[in-house]
Amino acid sequence: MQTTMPPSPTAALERLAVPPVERIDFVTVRLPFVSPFGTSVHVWSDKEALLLRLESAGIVAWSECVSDPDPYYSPETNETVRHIAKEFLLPTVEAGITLGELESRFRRVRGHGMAKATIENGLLILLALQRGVPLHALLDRPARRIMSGLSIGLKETKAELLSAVDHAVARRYHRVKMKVKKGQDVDWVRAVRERFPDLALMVDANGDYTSADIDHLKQLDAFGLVMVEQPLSYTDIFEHAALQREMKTPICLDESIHSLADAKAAVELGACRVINIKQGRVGGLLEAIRIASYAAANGVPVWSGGMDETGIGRAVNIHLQTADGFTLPGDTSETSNYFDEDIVDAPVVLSDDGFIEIPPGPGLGVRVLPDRILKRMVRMERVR
Ligand code: OSB
Ligand code: MG
Repeated sequence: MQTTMPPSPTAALERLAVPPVERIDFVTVRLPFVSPFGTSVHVWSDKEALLLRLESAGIVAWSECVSDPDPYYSPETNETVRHIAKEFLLPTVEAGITLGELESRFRRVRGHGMAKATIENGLLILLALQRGVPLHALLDRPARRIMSGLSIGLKETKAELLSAVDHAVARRYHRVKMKVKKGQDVDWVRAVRERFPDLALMVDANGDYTSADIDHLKQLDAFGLVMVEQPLSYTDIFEHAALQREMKTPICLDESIHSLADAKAAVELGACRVINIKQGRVGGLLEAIRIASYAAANGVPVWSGGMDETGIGRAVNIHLQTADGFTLPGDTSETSNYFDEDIVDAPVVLSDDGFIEIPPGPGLGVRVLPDRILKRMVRMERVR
């Protein structure tokens, strides 16, 4: 399929000047999850988040990296991010150059999108704070309420799964995603579907299947799922195209998409009909906006994924969803789904009709709580 490339939606953002940054620190925090989060690859029982703290003329901006301490979702880890950021990316951050110039300096470093995103997002948050405007306004987008979605991890029993879905329905989430893996899929989806015939339901396999499983995966077509996320390998685009030709249910790609170029390849090959955009996975807010705009111009809806972030990363995802193209509910759920006690105020809560308000105020609109950071901190390192 031939697709069209819309005029650059980030041209004005690329002309913004990098502000002077006097002090740069990495702070690692560890927050226990309210319950372990299981995927086909790994079970996480806490969130170890790498935070970047930027200070400029008394203004402090916090940015959260989406990586984990392990390489089970992505090849990047908190350690590789610190290494690449310290040695290769942060030294190129120079006051007065444009964000566009910074992006081209970053392009010399192959991959490491999560490290790049942490820095680029931090600078955008700092710029928004300096101007006294919310991040979405810096991105030139009006405030709007954001749709919600819950991602339910793999459970030990169907009863546990059903009770998690009960909770999601009671809270009025706009759609529910359940993790699946080989051997824990069709029967589990059927159980949920029988109880909730009209629920906007989807599955995420985190790459657990191969093209030998096409006939098996086709059974999922019986359940009216809104999409099936990343059924095949985390690196694959080509075989997803063959699967999409065989399946009625739209395929959504997550792990396979790291750039606008990947998105274009996937859409032109017919490898997916939906894209999960995680700003951290694609190298930051600017590339996320480019992908969303390209997808919208070609009839491919996108949504914001999540990485079980603390309130800092979740706020970034909320602001991002004001951009064009984010027409589907994302993996943006209430703080209480992840943590008893977050490191920011105010927690994310759903309105009676399942929407999420953009936190008001400059920057992210959330207040990073110093005492909570100290309580959860496992490491701190001054870089500049
Ligand atoms: O595949 O989308 C995924 C969490 C960690 C790693 C990968 C994924 C997820 C989620 C949870 O599905 C999304 C969230 O609630 O933040
Ligand atoms: Mg996913």
